Amino acid sequence: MTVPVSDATVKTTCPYCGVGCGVLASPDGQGGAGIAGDTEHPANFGRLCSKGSALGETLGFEDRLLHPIVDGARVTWEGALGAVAGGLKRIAEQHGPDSVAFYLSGQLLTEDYYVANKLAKGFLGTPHVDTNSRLCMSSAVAAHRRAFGSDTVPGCYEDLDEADLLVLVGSNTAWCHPILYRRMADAKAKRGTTIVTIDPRRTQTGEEADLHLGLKPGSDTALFSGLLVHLAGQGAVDRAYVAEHTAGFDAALERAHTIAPTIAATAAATGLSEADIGRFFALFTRTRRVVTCFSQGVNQSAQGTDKGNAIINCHLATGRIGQPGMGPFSLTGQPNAMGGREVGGLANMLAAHMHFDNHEVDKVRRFWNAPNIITGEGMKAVAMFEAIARGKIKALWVMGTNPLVSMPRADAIREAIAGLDLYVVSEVLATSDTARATARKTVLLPALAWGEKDGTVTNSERRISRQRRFLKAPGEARADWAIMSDVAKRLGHGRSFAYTSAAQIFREHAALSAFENEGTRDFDIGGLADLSDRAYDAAAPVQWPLTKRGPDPRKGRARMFADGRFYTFDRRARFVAVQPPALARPATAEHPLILNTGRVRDHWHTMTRTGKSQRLSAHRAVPFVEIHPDDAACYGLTEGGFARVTTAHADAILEVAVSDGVRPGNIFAPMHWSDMTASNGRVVALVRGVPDPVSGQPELKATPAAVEPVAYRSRGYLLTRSALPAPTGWWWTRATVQGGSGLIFATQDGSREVALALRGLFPAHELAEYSDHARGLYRLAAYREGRLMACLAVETGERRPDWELAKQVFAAPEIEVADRRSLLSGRTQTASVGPVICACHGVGLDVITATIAAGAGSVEQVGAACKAGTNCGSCIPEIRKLLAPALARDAA
Ligand SMILES: Nc1nc2c(c(=O)[nH]1)N[C@H]1C(S)=C(S)[C@@H](COP(=O)(O)OP(=O)(O)OC[C@H]3O[C@@H](n4cnc5c(=O)[nH]c(N)nc54)[C@H](O)[C@@H]3O)O[C@H]1N2
Ligand SMILES: Nc1nc2c(c(=O)[nH]1)N[C@H]1C(S)=C(S)[C@@H](COP(=O)(O)OP(=O)(O)OC[C@H]3O[C@@H](n4cnc5c(=O)[nH]c(N)nc54)[C@H](O)[C@@H]3O)O[C@H]1N2
Ligand code: SF4
Ligand SMILES: [Mo]
Repeated sequence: MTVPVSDATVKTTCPYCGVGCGVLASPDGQGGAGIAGDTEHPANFGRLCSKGSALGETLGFEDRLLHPIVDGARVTWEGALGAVAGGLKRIAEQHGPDSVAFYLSGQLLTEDYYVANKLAKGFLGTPHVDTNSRLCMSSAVAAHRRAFGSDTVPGCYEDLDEADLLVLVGSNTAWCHPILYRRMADAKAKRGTTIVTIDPRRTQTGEEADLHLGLKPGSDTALFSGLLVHLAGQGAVDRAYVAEHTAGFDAALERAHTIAPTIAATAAATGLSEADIGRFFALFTRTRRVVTCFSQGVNQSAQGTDKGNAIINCHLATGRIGQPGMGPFSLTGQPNAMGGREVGGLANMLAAHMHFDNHEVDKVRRFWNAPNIITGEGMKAVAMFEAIARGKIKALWVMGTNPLVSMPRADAIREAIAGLDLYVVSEVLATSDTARATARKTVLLPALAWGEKDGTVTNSERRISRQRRFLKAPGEARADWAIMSDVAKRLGHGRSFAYTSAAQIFREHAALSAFENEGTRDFDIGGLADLSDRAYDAAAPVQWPLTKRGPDPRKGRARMFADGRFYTFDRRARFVAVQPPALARPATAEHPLILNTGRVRDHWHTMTRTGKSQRLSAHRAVPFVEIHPDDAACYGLTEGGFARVTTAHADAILEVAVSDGVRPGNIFAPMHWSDMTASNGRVVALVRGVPDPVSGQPELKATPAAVEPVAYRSRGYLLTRSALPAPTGWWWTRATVQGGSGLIFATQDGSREVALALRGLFPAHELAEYSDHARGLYRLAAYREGRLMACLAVETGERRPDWELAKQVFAAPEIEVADRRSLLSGRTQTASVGPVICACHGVGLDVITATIAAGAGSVEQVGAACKAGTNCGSCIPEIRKLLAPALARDAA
């Protein structure tokens, strides 16, 4: 699905994950664009995953917020900016500046983020600026700072190519960082790199690994403590490195001894077998080139910072850091998680990796010429929303994040927001759950989206890349930095916010990073402080630091700490004596299971963008919960049926997926569905979110929960050309399909009532119907001028009717006679493709299994026969899994 690259092709960066792939966008002149991977970008060398490849399908204007809105009524920009500035001023005067808070996002561009941080921390004078990165990376940041004295990612992507052992901790890399995963798979093919996964759930990444360690949730610190003890016992500690470049080794080792003194003790603490632990420890001990990648299974934990340090301890002990093919590697989630950290978007940072000692506060104050510089940390996300609920914070500005679908205990967040005096949301969508929440005064500000805005992002390997504009601004949408600068002007700070371009903001940000920085701060991009507008426009991706003092100020650095010097006062790294694992609270009779949450391959967070793509909506169309077969049997749940999942905070009704990939006693549900896309699928409302004591990052992977079966009388689907609401009281979820919108529903009504409720939706249509109400069956196809406008199928509650065939017929430009019949009979004339596996080419499960049955014996042969897996490759792990039984049969 490579798209021809036109003259007007623009080089930009993917707006999804922290891999930060280069994208070539070729606008079609009608608001759309062809998308291809940028072969020159060092993150992806031309590859894109399923989400990146489908970016062209997400550019439409449906549901876009196109005009400012105050309390539900459209207003001019003048009116909206006046409402924001007036409200902020009044509230700050009455209740003090710290009654104002900002909640930002790792998806903002660095320039937007810089302006928000400067406005709040320097001019409004409120420290309460936090970001969704608190839910994402803050434990990694805290672990880095404890170990290195700075928030520095030591390595680079080449280390993944050059490692002999890759340890993936709490990371479903194959689905969440697919292009890095492909680099890892290449390394395995090329140099035989061994891959070990550590995750209570056997994910697609675990399926592919050489060794999968399905440990007890939360027990990572025990595993890595056991490893540290083992390394010491085997004489594998690099004593010279430890003596020369580190401090705190003895205390950390002593603590590790109390947590996991032996392999047997490690096995008891983690629930793993001694044999598996032995294999992992032996691999780590004898392999010098080890990269340990970690993401949310580590960070989103009540003990996330200690988990990070337990990992880093093992790398410091072996001196495996800052050298090719080795190091701890925090995989960042959002496209600009790193940029946010650079500008100081977190409540416990100031700006440019500076903190709250008097000296640094004064530096920032002088550089900004700031009248109201803050002097201490603000509240972190969870505490900030609690302060809103208590009425301590009275004004909140949310930008680029959807907390009603991503904060733990999200129902309480909605209630808290309702009590605000001023609630400002800068958004791209008018219909996001967060944009639809209301307070005493609610202001919606239309922001530019990807493709319309201009600026920079920093990926997981410290590489700064440009996001470039290739589309016109729709409606009255404006850049976030421009909106904030206008508010600043109305508050009397015009001189300090007289920005006219993203380039100008970037130069200021670069200059601040170098300001009175004599090599004491890692983040220094002073070499870019004098970029001309033209050079900024043309800037190629580059890794920081880029100091003015270096031999070539425009040349970045791939690896940090190669010289063994860190950013602590004595330039030594620190070992951290970690706490014993704080396992998820023991199961109670009321909530006997542990709910884990995370992601699926083709959706991005709250689906405000991937939900627009029919390709990306096909892989997983329904909110679901994964449960082990033993637990399913115990609680009376069946594959494809429904479960009510209940926690102390909320409940949800999800489709059941029985899988031995989850541990007994654990369940897993993806975070993506919202009130916009499902009736009862907002999983975040269930999550408890206990914060890590060091970083404040909430636990999102372990909430005590209960399940019970839910039965419906009827289940069905409705395909329509535009989205229609479901009748109240029904269970429903919505997915974009080719040519329209799909509603999947379940109800206590019988097929007769469903028919009555829905056939009236198609008044001026020619209706073809089939009904057998005695058996609970009903089908309808609605035509207008020969075109299929809707199709509906209802069956009894045991199972969801398969909609793959109907989707194929609905997508076709013309309808065949045989298809008309099959829509009503539900029987297949044309072969159904089955549930989609390959999103790029729309190849379904049935086609792939048929291809394998016909003799295709490798991923390549499957691709040659049916194209599956030949574009982005995100589905290759799934194809390999389908091949495994056939290959095993052949081998036997
Ligand atoms: N397709 C897709 N890709 C994405 C995103 C997306 O929404 N969709 N979002 C991006 C963002 S912002 C982020 S932060 C990343 C997240 O990327 P990942 O961290 O890879 O994704 P998650 O699914 O949140 O969690 C990873 C794994 O942690 C495991 N886990 C749970 N508890 C524990 C534990 O106690 N120990 C260990 N070792 N593991 C545990 C879970 O079972 C899960 O498989 O993905 C990025 N990429
Ligand atoms: N239970 C559970 N909860 C989780 C997680 C989990 O694993 N489990 N993961 C957590 C993690 S790691 C993350 S990163 C968060 C993500 O959670 P969110 O940040 O809430 O998710 P998004 O859907 O990415 O929200 C981005 C919002 O910004 C809007 N937007 C897009 N572009 C722009 C722009 O240019 N300007 C502005 N102003 N708005 C824009 C989008 O329409 C969308 O509403 O979720 C967290 N919550
Ligand atoms: S791996 Fe996929 S989602 Fe991540 S940046 Fe690359 S193309 Fe985008
Ligand atoms: Mo994230």
